[in-house]
Amino acid sequence: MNFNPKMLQIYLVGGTQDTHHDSYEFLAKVEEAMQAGITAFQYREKDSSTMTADARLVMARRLVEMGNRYSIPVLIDDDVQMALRVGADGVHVGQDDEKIEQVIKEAADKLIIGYSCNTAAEVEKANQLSAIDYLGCGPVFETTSKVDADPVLGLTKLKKLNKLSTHPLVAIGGLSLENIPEVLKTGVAGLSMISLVLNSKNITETIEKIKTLVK
Ligand code: 3NM
Repeated sequence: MNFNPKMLQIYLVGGTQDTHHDSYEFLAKVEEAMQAGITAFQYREKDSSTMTADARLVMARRLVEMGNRYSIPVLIDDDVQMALRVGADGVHVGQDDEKIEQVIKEAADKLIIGYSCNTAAEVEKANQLSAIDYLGCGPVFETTSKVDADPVLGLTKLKKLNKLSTHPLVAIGGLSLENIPEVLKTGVAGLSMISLVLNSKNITETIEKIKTLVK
């Protein structure tokens, strides 16, 4: 699937660590979210996960197959080789992950490339790299979903980074139904979240509410 900034509008991120290491619950929740209308999904299985490399590969294949059924792009966090192997639509890399130049070499023209940035210097560097499709910026607010999260950005810094960036930007970290309207006012292209959706008692209803805010 070719990149389109609209894909960033409701961008769900998650791995089995976000559903108490229960693979069935994880797949069921992602499927409900896809049915309800998320616009992209990123498979992010963290080191805290108990899954073997083979199990991650099987999970990634299932998610790509699910994404194909719902015509929703599936990206893989921090693993270009896995993304290429399972036929994913893209890869997302952080500042500490594989070096961005190396990722571009391996993935340009094959995968959508997302890159985490949370300082002006990082955004300026990303502006020089035209193979990057979008930037992920956060955490905008406090989050409990990422153990090694950078300091909280807040809305003022987010707005500045968005203005500075030549790439479309997706906001991540601590997003809630209450703060999404303020986040959208910064002009970002999209919203990315884990717990707002995966911890929701009613995923379909939550996504319906996000959709009305994004419109
Ligand atoms: N990346 P929640 S914050 C995966 O700042 C991730 O780059 C972040 O989870 C960053 O929506 C984060 O539950 C966790 O706050 C987002």
